[in-house]
Amino acid sequence: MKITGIELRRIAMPLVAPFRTSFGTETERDVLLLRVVTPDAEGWAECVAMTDPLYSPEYVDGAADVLRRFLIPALPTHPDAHTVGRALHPFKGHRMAKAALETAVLDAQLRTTGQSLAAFLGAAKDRVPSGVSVGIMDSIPHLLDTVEDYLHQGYLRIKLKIEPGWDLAPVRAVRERFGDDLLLQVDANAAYTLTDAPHLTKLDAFDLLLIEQPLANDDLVQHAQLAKLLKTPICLDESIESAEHAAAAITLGSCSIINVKPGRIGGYLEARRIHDLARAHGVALWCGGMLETGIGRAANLALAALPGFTLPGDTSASRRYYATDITTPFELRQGHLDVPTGPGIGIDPIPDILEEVTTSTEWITL
Ligand code: OSB
Ligand code: MG
Repeated sequence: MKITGIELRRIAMPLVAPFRTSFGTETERDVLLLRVVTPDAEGWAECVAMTDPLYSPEYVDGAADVLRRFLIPALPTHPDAHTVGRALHPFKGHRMAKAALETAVLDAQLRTTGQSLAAFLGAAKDRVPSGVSVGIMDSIPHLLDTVEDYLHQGYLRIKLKIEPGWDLAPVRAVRERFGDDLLLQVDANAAYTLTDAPHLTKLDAFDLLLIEQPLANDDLVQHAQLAKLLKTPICLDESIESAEHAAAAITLGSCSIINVKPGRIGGYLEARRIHDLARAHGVALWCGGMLETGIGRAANLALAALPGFTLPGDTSASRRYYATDITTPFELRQGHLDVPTGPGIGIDPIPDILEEVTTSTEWITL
């Protein structure tokens, strides 16, 4: 496949409500989109890097820089999704930037052949159950109102963001108000240390599905020690940046569940490797999110339809994030989102809306 050029486009997407985690508060998503142009098709991808390097070392200006200076110039003359990964391998890290480039090439390739990303990856279902990630709030009543509203909309699982000072009380309040049948889990975004273990064991009383990333990103050994002390299963997010990390975490007993975010691990091909590895080891998976627009969401839904994704993901409806998405919005139907069936990621940006939210574009001729 010959690529004639690649567009880097920045868009500003205001969130419907501020989203607070243990690492910061997001009010607007500054998104980098890639458009790969070939004689036969265009491929789209969304880079999940955030404005500041707080979730991981990557950030959106850095992703754009490494793409234009190193990754795009290293592309083979006639790339396909598999050769892209090999060409980018010498460059250390920058997995979110690499994922975006590989995904845009893969999308162009699949649109050329007419195959959907879901079919290419090996999807086993046509809709996926939706959970929702609920940020840290200013008060428990505000949290309970927010959770109630999401449950009325049909979300099948609730994830509460936690941090020291906002953990036992919100979890207890949500459990008491909505009952024992509610599928409930928490995400600490690396806010604790192993010395907090006695405190974290108090979460065991609330029958949570999992606790996500309680300790620091590179604390695989300490997560394994914590896992021995907690009844609540440990799920890793930030710690898993590749299939090798997943293998290490499984071997060490650092987690029994993995939150797979294709951006964090370098793309959908690596996500499929983790899928196959985890499945062979009986480690459960679910698809996480990075507050994506419809472009990133479409591709994540294809992945979430693989058979090893046995828990509801953070793949929520478009309106949970944005009043106006750049694609046809994804809507919740009986707590599920449909997996796109069209060629490639199966959805396109709506040109007028895309123009309205664009803050800059850059064209790189190949
Ligand atoms: O840790 O899963 C996370 C959003 C941005 C960065 C990190 C995380 C999240 C979420 C929201 O929890 C997931 C989503 O709904 O897209
Ligand atoms: Mg997380």
